[in-house]
Amino acid sequence: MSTRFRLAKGDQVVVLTGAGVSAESGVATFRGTGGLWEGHSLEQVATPQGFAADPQLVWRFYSARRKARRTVEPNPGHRALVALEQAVGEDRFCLITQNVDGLHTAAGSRHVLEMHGALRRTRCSAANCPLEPFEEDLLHEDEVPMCPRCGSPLRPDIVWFGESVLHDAAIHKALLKCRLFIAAGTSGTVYPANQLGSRAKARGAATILVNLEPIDPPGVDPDSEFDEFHQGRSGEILPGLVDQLISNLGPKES
Ligand code: BV8
Repeated sequence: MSTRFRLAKGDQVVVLTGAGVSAESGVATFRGTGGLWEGHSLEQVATPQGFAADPQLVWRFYSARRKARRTVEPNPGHRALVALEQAVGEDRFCLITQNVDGLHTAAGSRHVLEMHGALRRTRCSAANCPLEPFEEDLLHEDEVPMCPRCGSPLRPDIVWFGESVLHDAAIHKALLKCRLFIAAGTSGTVYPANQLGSRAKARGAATILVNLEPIDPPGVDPDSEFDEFHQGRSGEILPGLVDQLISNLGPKES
């Protein structure tokens, strides 16, 4: 499927990715069969209450994901978004991701907002502890790590349900002058990520969805937030879509 949209020099582009983009690298999604939530209730492993009730279970869940992350690499979908950022220019491109696996940065994307946190970062669970979040890829399968500053349990630096997402202000700024909004590999289940498309559209942006399954098929719902729906695997669709979008951009400004 080709896109009707053509980028022009100076256009601001915002991309939102979800687990379906990482699925192309072999990372389990959340809600599909064999998904991450299978066998775990969301409340048990992705809420502050779940962590308070059983921090070791939560550390086992995230340790398994840290271990799995070591065996995967970025895929053509990640690399297509790097090419799009390079063609548009870092100052006019913003990649907002719900994914915590760091694969966009590993692929070479520069302007990445990890709104749900980072798998390979740990922080103290105490609200007023001075310990800064720190990069860490250790597994904590048998013991809950404790904060060296205040003695509270350490936790993955992940945004759980009921917690505020990260980079709120930067996300708002990116959407202000957005001309093209692309959502890829997301079920549109989770708030506030699932509001970004309609917020971009309300500011006049063209909106494109790239996903294995329709989440809001255009043409069915007159208020559909997506002008175009490119159905299929993100690793197969994104490279061709990016090539089309930037085909008339010409050489990057020096
Ligand atoms: C907040 C943790 C305010 C990290 C995550 C009732 C109604 C509506 C909303 C709510 C409600 N009750 C509560 C809420 C708010 C809640 C929420 O949205 N709940 C949902 C479950 C209804 N949201 C929050 O709590 C957020 N915070 O609202 O703050 C606040 C503040 C203070 C006090 C009170 C309130 C926080 C949300 C962040 C939660 N953390 N992750 C981790 O463990 O990873 S969310 C989790 O879901 C992941 O981050 C994941 O990315 C995200 C979204 O899922 P998707 O990425 O879309 O993945 P999914 O598996 O669902 O879908 C994959 C899609 O890809 C599918 O459509 C599939 O078809 C497609 N696909 C698969 N393979 C491919 C593919 N596409 C292309 N190619 C492929 N190969």
